[in-house]
Amino acid sequence: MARILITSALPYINGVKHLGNLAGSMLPADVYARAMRLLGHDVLYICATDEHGTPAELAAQAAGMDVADYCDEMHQAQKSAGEDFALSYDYFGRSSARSNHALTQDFAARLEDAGLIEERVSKQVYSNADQRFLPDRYVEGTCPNCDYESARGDQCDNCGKLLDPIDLINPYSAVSGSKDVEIRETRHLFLRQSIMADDLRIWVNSHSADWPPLATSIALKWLDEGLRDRAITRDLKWGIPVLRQGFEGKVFYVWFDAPIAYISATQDWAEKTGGDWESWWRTDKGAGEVQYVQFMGKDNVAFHTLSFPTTIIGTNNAGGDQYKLVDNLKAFNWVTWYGGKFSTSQGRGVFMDQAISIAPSDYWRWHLMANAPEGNDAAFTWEEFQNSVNSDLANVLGNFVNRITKYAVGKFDGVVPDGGQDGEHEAWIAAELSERLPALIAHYEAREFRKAAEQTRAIWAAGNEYLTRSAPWTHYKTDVDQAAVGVRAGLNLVALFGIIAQPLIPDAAAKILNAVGVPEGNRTWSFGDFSGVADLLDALPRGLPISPPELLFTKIEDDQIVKWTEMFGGGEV
Ligand code: B3M
Ligand code: ZN
Repeated sequence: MARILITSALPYINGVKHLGNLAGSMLPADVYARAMRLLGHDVLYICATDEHGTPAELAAQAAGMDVADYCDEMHQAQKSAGEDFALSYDYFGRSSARSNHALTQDFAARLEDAGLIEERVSKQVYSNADQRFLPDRYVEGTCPNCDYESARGDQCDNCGKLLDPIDLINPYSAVSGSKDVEIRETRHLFLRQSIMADDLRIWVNSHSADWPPLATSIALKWLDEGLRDRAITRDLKWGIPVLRQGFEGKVFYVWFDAPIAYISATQDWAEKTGGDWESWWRTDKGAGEVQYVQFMGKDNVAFHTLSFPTTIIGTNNAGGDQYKLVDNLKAFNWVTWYGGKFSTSQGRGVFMDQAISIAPSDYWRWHLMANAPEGNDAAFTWEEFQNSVNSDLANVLGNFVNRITKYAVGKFDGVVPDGGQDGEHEAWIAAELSERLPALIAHYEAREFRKAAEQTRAIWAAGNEYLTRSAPWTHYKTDVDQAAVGVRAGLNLVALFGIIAQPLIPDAAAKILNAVGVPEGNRTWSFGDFSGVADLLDALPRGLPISPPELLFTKIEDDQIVKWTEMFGGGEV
């Protein structure tokens, strides 16, 4: 039994997330957590809302709310969206929690002790109308390179050049539109990542075999371009105060405190449950043996492979409490909307709260993981969603379960039948399972979600093939015992299919397992060494009452697709 710590990138507070966010971090982390629990590992899955920074302030302002109240409300909204999707967090915390204030301030102090913090004066755009310094992307103006008139301060969308906002011609505030802006000097703390570059490169290279190439390539690209020091403070009100003379009114940069919230949220979990957070995070307190796995979209990789590790290694270098670095990092490409971007403003794409109002969570979970954006970006289309639900869930799994349970009720008094001897068809399916089950587990252990879904489906499909071969309905009239063998094996396959379905479609899996009377405690993946796979065909007690499950899956009709396309957009993009 291993101890596995899992975190998924913290969803930003400014709104319920869309399906792309879900598919690239929270959902695969949940599926992995569920699979590892079923294998008997000790799993801790932590997530939280990421609540600081300018976008949070501006979203609150737009909603006419105090930012703390806004974050309270949005935290609840995201928490319940997660529950609706059956995300099995052990704890869903908040980066704004007191614990994160204390820990972030402690990390900053220790980074300073380790010589990794430097105070520097820089020039920044200040808006008199907004009475605030403007973060780079909230200054707009004319591009000095191509004369495009609404270039953003960090980058020109027209010519693509990376910009410094103080170089914009005719700058204005993107917050208020005011042209009453000026360049002011301001003081900030910088994290000296540059001096850690060699250590980081060695560490990243040491993971080239076990991280997806996407993750290592992003990290190495940044290192090859020359890692730059990063300002970790901001002139903002909302955030974690910087405890330092001359830094009154400044807070830490959101990307500095957000990953530290992985740890502080674990502290909050411990506080609430009586758990021992140190045994998960402190390598000097037993966390050395923990396997720490992070899940994230590709835009978050640089922060998790360079900045946060600098924070951890630097803090550890100061001596005292020693914290854990990530072991396995799973990075995803994008889920696109018909090949384009999800867009809130243009009403393109589906957000978690909308998704759950039109279809059950299992449907989304299955489709998004069967098409996980692992090797490449993956386009969401309504047609493929329909196809996943109708052909994989309804036809392959749903039909199998309904057919055999109804037949058992109709012809065998609704119990697992006795009688007969296993023969060639049972040997065939047992052989299939003894190949496929270990393969399925290996895919989960390797965090290959497309392959895990594909193998799950292949096992369900083998069940249908088995029923075609053993054909109990044909034998029933001439040889009831022969039919009993097929029904018994079929019902045991129903149980097995429910058991392996749990990580991906937990709600349907529970209905299936309830239907064939598998007790809660017997739903784990204790398949032993697979040599006894044939026993799986006779695991349910003979005579056990079973019943057809409540409705498992409803097929999605074409006119539904038309309606959803009208509501959410679709192929016209
Ligand atoms: N909140 C993801 C984003 O907003 C960011 C992840 C933080 S993980 C520590 O893009
Ligand atoms: Zn330009």
